[in-house]
Amino acid sequence: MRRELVACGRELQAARPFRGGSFVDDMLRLLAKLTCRIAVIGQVKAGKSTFINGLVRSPGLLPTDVNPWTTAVTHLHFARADAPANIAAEFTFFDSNEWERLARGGGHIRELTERLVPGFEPELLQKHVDAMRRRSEERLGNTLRTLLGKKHSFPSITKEVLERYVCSGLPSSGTEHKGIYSDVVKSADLYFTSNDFGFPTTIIDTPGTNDPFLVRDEITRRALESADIYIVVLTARQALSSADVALLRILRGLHKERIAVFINRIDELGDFVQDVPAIMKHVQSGLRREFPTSEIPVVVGSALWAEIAIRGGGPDADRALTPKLEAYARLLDEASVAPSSPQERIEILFKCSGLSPLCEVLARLTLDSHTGRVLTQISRSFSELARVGQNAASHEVEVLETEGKAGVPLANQGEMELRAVDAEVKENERLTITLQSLITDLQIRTDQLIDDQCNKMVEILRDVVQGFSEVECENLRNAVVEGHRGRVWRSDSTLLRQSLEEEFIKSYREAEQEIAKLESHVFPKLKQLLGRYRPDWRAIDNSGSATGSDELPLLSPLSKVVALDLGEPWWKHWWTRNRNAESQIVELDGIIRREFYPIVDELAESARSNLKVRQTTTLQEANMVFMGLVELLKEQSRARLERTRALITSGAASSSPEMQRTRDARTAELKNQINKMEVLVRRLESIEQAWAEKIG
Ligand SMILES: Nc1nc2c(ncn2[C@@H]2O[C@H](COP(=O)(O)OP(=O)(O)O)[C@@H](O)[C@H]2O)c(=O)[nH]1
Ligand SMILES: [Mg+2]
Repeated sequence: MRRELVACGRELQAARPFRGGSFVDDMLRLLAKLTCRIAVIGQVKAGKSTFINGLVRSPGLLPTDVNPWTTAVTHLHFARADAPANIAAEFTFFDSNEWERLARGGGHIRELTERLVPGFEPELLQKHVDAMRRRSEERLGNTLRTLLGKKHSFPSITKEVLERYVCSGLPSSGTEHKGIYSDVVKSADLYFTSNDFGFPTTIIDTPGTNDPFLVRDEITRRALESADIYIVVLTARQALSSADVALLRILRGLHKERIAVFINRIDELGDFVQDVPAIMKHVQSGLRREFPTSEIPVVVGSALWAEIAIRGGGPDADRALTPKLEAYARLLDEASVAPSSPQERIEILFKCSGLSPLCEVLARLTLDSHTGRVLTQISRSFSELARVGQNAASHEVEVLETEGKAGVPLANQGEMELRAVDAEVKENERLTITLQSLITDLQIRTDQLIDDQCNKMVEILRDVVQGFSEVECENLRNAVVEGHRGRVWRSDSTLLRQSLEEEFIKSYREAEQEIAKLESHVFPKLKQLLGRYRPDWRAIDNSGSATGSDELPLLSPLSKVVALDLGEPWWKHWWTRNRNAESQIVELDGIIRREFYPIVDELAESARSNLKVRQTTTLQEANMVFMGLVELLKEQSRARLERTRALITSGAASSSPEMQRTRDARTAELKNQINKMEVLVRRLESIEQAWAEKIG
């Protein structure tokens, strides 16, 4: 679909009326940059890396030997237009502060974790980080200092390189190279020029959750915020354990709704035909319980089978292809027959691996994600442009035909025509000015609206902070009255963060709606105006008002660690420093405001920038549609003027054979253009139709 869109865009670009139209260029650039980010998450050893190797058809690419110390998050980039030149693999090392930050934790995700993940122990995490740091110091000695905060890059991806940076390597085995840097690598970026995904895609491989080594857990959870789509890999034999449920709850806490579940390792089950449907049912009902409002697709399979099938069979395939597997294949597809050729055996294995249905699920989720919405928008804009082009050309053909018929040789016909063209040009100018002022006016008004809404947002959120502070000061007062000597009372900002998030999302959605309302007043006016000049153009449907519920702004400001989060030692210090109860209360209030007002401001800023992007897109589109029309009108007047001038200088009548030949040539050209646009419109319609069918 994306390829077809790009092709249509190129055709539009080449079509005469739009030459130099920067809008199509912009859209094509946007199409090239658009990347879908898919994170593969789940417990350690669920088979995430193996699954990715199958998904990208490269068995053995990502190391799958399990090492409790590897923490790197690996990004596999496919056909990214913004990939760095001559780099196929790039490894980024932690910097020294990051160890510390990791242990202290990013507020929002950390807070969700503490709330939702049973048994999360921050102190233990700190110990692990320390152990990790010590180990790296021992292994790398003085080189460690030169590595931290740096990157290493390579022009090609080799097994050796990957092993050195992201692979296990036993801590004290003599092997010099394997896994030597793996402790200190924060992220690995692998760039591939090939692309089977149809558009730029980044697959994110995470170390996994529920690891005895907590740092991996923490890193995995930190990688969660940045993806469009999540594939949660479960192990069939322990599908949807409490750790899996905790992970899903975190996703929900982050407002991530595009999730697919892959139940892996079904090859380990005793009886596929019986067990698979039962596990499927168990997982589906668990998901319905956890996510009652959304339908999360579930696919079952085996990354192992996928890998064997992709490698092309061999003894592994023979081992896997048991009568039970054949029975399972028949369960999936009644038409399935006992395989006779090696090729058929591979096909059966691949079918049972579940990779194909998972790809379909992914495709559907992509359409429904941010990426999909941008694609739909571009597709709609392109069809509009094509229709505008078509209308404009048809109109000009009509004019040419009338000119031909009206051709009585009148001496002053040229002069009359000149006056008519002149009037038309003046009218076009007036139209341009009116349209321009309407669009400018819309811009000014949305600017104002965004300002107002964001200011209002700051006020609302500050009120939330203030309300929290009042409650906490009261709690402090009570703690003092009760005598806090035994235990140190401290303020917990969890509830505050929750209400801030809630209010923030509410007022952001409201702002979106207000802007949409404003646009829905202005756009019909623009259309009406054009309709007055050219009745046949009234049919044009502009998509100016972007559909609501776009992606939310980043919630990461909420993740900031504030003084209140600093834990026991900080609070002890605070208590001993402040002896007077009243001054303590004043100070607590001061701290809460000082720490949270900037967070409120940051949230409002992130809302503002999101709304601004939205506004720019809408205005650009309006400009394209409406000003584009005016440009076409002007173009037509110019052509008419030229013909009139030719008429006057040649002294010939408009019905003269010579003039008729010029008109015929132009008509042929226009008709060709009309046909081209017609084809384009149909191509774009079929994209949209295929789309609608997929989304269902
Ligand atoms: N039997 C079986 N083993 C698998 C499957 N997928 C992965 N494994 C194995 O499980 C181990 C851990 O896999 P890996 O992909 O590294 O798991 P990760 O920690 O989730 O990335 C490896 O030895 C894999 O070969 C599967 O579908 N079936
Ligand atoms: Mg892995």
